Amino acid sequence: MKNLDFLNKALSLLKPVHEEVAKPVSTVQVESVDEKPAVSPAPEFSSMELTVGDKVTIDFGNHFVGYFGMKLSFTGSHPDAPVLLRLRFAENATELLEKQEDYHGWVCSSWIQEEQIHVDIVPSFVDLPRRYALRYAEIEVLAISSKFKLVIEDVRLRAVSGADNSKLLPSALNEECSRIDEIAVRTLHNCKQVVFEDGPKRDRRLWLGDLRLQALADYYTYRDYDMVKACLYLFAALPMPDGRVGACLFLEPEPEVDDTFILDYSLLYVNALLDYFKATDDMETLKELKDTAFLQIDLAAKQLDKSYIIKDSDKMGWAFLDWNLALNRQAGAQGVLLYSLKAAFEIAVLLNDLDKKRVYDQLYYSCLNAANEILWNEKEGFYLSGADRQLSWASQIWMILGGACDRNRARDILKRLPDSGALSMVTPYIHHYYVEALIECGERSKALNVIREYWGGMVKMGADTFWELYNPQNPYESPYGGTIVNSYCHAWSCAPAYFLRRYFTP
Ligand code: RAM
Repeated sequence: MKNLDFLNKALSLLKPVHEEVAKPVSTVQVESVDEKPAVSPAPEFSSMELTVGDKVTIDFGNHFVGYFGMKLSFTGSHPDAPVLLRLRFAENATELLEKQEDYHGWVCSSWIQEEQIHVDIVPSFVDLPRRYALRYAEIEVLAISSKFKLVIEDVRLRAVSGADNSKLLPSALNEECSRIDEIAVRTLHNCKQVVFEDGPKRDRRLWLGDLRLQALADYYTYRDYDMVKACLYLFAALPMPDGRVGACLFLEPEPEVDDTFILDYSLLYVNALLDYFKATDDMETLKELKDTAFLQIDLAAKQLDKSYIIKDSDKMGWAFLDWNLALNRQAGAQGVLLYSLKAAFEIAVLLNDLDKKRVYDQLYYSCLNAANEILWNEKEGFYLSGADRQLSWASQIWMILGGACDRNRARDILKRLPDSGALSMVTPYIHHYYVEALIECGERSKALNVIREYWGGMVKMGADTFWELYNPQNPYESPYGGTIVNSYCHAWSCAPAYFLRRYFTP
């Protein structure tokens, strides 16, 4: 049932986005995925006279989110027919080398940022109504009368973001880390719109798992507590029919919960609420939203079997953890339950709720003992997941974060993991929790190395913002059946801004 008080509270906290005008810095030629786009030796676009088949790729010099507009004029006779243009917008130059027709994946191809438009009147100013996420814009003439040539006199982007640049806290990091931080902040900046979106290209929605990580980064950068608060109230205001918080929300045309449920995301609501309280001391919000948080634990507990292990499922997306499609999620989900139970216990302590304290304490130890009795494999020295006893990075990371083992065992597990043949991680999302696990068990310098190598790997590949997916072994991986729908500015990738500023500032 909708909670209208919560909904109104949330909506009253949301603010309009900030705008700035971005201008192109050059034209480029994109020829190969392995090379950076070459700055074109061609003349400035405003002096080009375009006819059928001509194409111009404009570079804005950085990643932006916004509304594209261009001023068109002509040379030759008065235009006697409309101009048909194809416009393509790309966050990453590789998107321009991929074709919409070649994509047959399971995520809708309508996310591909490509339009065909007729321009009936030239000269004119053409403003595209849709919002894009881009660094590059490609304009191609598909049809034009032979009596005139098209001139693109000017191009501009009305760039939007919910982040207030004047509020950004400075960082004091060395050069290498400061570059990684800058890109992470840009990622956060561009994913922040009216609410925290997962990615401004796709899905442009408020996802709970992404929100938690964005909020953490935001506490150390823009400190926009109202936006986090609004998002927490939105999830509480719009639960699924049984009280579970949905995995994501739509804002338009009216705020509404999606029909997707992800167990670990719902549990992370508890942690997101506790993080928010720790950042703000806002006791009123903690008190108002605690029931939503506690309910997520109580409902998840119903998914435990008799021995206190989360029941496995083969339904895709029942738990997320990472985008590795081969991942068995049982052990990881158990770890997330432990992790959120610790947070629920802390909330109960803060609120002096003795009943919840006792219940969650007991539940925590029952789940923890079960994990060590059933999922721990003494011979292998790892936690194994599912009927096939799968060994994965995600399972170890979440068990460690859930506190299933002591520091020494945790360190030992993390030390042996790289040579264990464990199923790998593919997203910055799970890498965030990997870094957190390393910090938890006192391995700070290893944590810093992960940031330098993993996020630094994207920097080396020319990232302006951090990506939804990055597997160094296979940089062009996609769980969607094609990289053209991958998002290259993705909320859950902004971790370095949080970790570097919180733990690694001298
Ligand atoms: C992807 C989204 C989002 C994530 C979900 C689980 O489709 O982009 O970031 O939270 O998956």
